[in-house]
Amino acid sequence: MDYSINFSILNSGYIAELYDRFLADPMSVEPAARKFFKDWPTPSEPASTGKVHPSLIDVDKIVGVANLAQAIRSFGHLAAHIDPLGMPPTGDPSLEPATYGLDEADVLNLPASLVGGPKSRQSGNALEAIQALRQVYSSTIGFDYEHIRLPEERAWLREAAENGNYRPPAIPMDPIRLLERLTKVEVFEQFLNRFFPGKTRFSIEGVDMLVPMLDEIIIDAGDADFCTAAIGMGHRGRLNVLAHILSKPYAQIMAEFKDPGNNYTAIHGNSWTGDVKYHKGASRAILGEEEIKIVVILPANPSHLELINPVLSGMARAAQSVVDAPGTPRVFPKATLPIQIHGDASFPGEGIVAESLNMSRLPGYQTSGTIHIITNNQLGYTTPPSQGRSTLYASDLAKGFEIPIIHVNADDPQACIEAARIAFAYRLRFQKDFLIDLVGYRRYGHNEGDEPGFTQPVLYEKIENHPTVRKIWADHLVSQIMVEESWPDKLMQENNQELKEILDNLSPEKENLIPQPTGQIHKDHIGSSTHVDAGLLQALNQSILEVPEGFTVNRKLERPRQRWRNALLKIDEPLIEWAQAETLALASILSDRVAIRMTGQDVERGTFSQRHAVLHDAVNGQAYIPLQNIPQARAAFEIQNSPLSEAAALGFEYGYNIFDSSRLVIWEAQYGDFFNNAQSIIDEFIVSGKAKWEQKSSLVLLLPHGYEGQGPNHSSARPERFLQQALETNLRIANCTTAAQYFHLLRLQAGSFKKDPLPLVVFTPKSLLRHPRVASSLRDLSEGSWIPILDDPASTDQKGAVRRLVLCSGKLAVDLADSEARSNAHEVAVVRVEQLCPFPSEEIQRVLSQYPAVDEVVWAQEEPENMGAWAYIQPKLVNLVGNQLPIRYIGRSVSPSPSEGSLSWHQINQKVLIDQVFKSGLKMLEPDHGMQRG
Ligand SMILES: Cc1ncc(C[n+]2csc(CCOP(=O)(O)OP(=O)(O)O)c2C)c(N)n1
Repeated sequence: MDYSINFSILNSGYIAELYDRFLADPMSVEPAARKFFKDWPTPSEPASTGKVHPSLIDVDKIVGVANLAQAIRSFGHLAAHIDPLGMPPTGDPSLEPATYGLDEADVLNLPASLVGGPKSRQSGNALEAIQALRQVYSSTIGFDYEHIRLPEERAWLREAAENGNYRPPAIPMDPIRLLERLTKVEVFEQFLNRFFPGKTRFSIEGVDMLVPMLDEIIIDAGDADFCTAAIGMGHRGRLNVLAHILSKPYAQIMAEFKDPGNNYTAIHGNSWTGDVKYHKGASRAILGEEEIKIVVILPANPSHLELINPVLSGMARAAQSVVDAPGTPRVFPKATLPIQIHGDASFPGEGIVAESLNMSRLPGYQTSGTIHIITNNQLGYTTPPSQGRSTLYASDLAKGFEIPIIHVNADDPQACIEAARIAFAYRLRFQKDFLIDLVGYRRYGHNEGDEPGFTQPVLYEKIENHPTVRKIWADHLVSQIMVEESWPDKLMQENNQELKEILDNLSPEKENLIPQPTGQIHKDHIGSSTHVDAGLLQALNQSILEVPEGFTVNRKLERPRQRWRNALLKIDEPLIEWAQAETLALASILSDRVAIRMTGQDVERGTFSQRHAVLHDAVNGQAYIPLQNIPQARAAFEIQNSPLSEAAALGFEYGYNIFDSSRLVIWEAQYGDFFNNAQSIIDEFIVSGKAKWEQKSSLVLLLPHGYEGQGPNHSSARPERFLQQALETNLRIANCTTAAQYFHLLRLQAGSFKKDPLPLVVFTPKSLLRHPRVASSLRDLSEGSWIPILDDPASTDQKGAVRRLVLCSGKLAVDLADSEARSNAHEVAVVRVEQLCPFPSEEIQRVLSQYPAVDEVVWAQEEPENMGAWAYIQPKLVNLVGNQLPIRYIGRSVSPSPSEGSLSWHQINQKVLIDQVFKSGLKMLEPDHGMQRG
């Protein structure tokens, strides 16, 4: 047993036992305990006699003081004065001496050493030490770190709180500079309020300290040799952060308020919309004495609160990943410091926050720690915390991820700066997330046209009479005789004057002239060579099938691996299946010096057990990643099973990709339809990011799709969702049907990064992964290229006989080719639209022109009529041939759900669909036709 004093398990029995040991043999207890007992009165009789031990009368008090000290450390935040508006803290009985049977005199008469920690060393008795501890834990800062599991971190946090030695050598805060900064923050908002009354700006007022805190963190990061700091934030205070942290010129912001309209044409094109001022991003290099100290980045984001979180993390991860050499990417954590600013209503309310926090320590996702700041204005629009969350604090969600938390009163600048310093120091020391709950208020309504008195009349009366933090700090400096009484006002006037001069001299037409992107796309890479020399493909194939000596491949994988081995032996045999074509494409892309990152749920193996990009030694479980080890590779390869998330997982990849769109970043959905959990990421970033912010992405989405009787889910990756928003300037969409087409598509994407990065959505097969009709030959890969429209091979010799030209896409084309009816239907040609967007009009024209006798064009699809590609294709077909030929739809009729819930019902309908393509007059079976579900 260790006879040292453990303050965290103090109880009277334990102390008594320790004291008895001390009396029997002082050397049998540890030095701290010896010192502790040395001043105790010696009992007249040994405790072992069983009589009342005289010192035990004090033991309860001693234990009480020790437990009180412990409670203050754990729960002192409950009594901290963190609300600038003076709402009394909730408190907790464990923080009251009476709970331990103590009064002030008891505590006064006990030694300070009972309290432990740095404060006890500076105190004459336990009372002084307890008071000092309350100053630390229950003043304007609430340290909330009891949930941290690792003792080393807890000890560090305790030391940081109580000793302040978290930042050696401590650089004292500059109080004058702080006043200057707070003056800038306040004057800017008030100026905008005065000259642009009622215009939405989502004022920072009430959490003004955010700007000096960011100053502190960014400068600390620069001092610690971080290359960049990347800030993710919503609307609140964003203009102020843009002006004062990103140095966006005041003139430009004012010009945006004026919004002169010189930059726009009446009917805008289809490629550029721009965005409102409080969604825009910026970057800035902060100069040191001789060189750039640090670069600060604030990416653009949509109104959707918290959606930027995973995007920012992805950007940070990309910045930290060095990918120019083969193998796994090398991670350089000091490349960037991620900082995320949250709202107090959105942090607990929006699920993407939890999804994103869950990534913070995952391999492939972690960014060595994000500093989070909740700008807690104690309201969400009109909703008070009592209606907005089920937790005491806005920050409580972070506890589950073991993120230390500081609650700090936004009216105490010193405390705020201390919080910022501790946050950064912790991040530096442990490379983990830290959260600051900056508790303030909101001076105006949700936006500046909003009347807060409708819903919070009492609160807003209080706020109206509440001094600004600048004023509080200015008064403090005056009272400390640090500045002259008149100086704060003079500073205000100077700042106002500066802004007024800018406004007076503003020519908004000029300042607002951000060149408007043309949105032009470069089509010249389409049709560019994507084939790979057959010899190189064979060599790559051999490399991807190699394993290190002594590595035991799972027995069940031997057969498919043998298939892959044989598939490239003969040039014309179509034996290369989908996943092999994918692996060969990736291997060849790596050999072209393009780095690859691939993620998604279970991608390492592949949902359909098709990929096996990571092999696990059957004996010892050790992982081996062939694509990281092929000798032909010239860039890094990374593949990661993602956490079970779509929104944050996809947002992360988007962020990773926009940081450097010349890396091939692939995200695969488990089944295609699950992407709709990430619909907001798709709408707000992937589809429209380029039009709003000129943010170029080359992200690839693989969405397993196809009707196989699995029910309303797992059948459709809902192509309609993408097609509805697809233009040739924002998306490429493919639903291809052969392994070779997929091979060329991936290579085309990797080859188009420089000229024309665009996101690519691919509807990928499930059961067709190993289907012989989908397999391709070595010649297909080594000589072919991406073909947007695949003509019907069955009609090659009989084009003149064809009366019905059926266009379709994806698995249905294979089902049609497989159908028994195919061989006798000479009047029908089935043409595959492999590329849905950009819509290949010319190619369709060309194919059509080869069928002189066609008297109808049909679009056939598996999806119900209100889904799939029909609504997208129909007007395009009308445009192409509408004045010459009738255009007809064959497929399931409209439905609220993508497919039937029964396999046999699916089979019946699928058969009818195929029959309709080749015959005529059949109708789909629906429940209201009296059809029984199978
Ligand atoms: C995803 C999403 N839902 C709803 C809104 C509309 N909205 C804008 S601000 C706001 C309140 C946000 O409160 P909080 O998170 O506390 O941030 P604050 O504006 O108070 O700083 C709401 C609901 C939004 N912007 N995003």
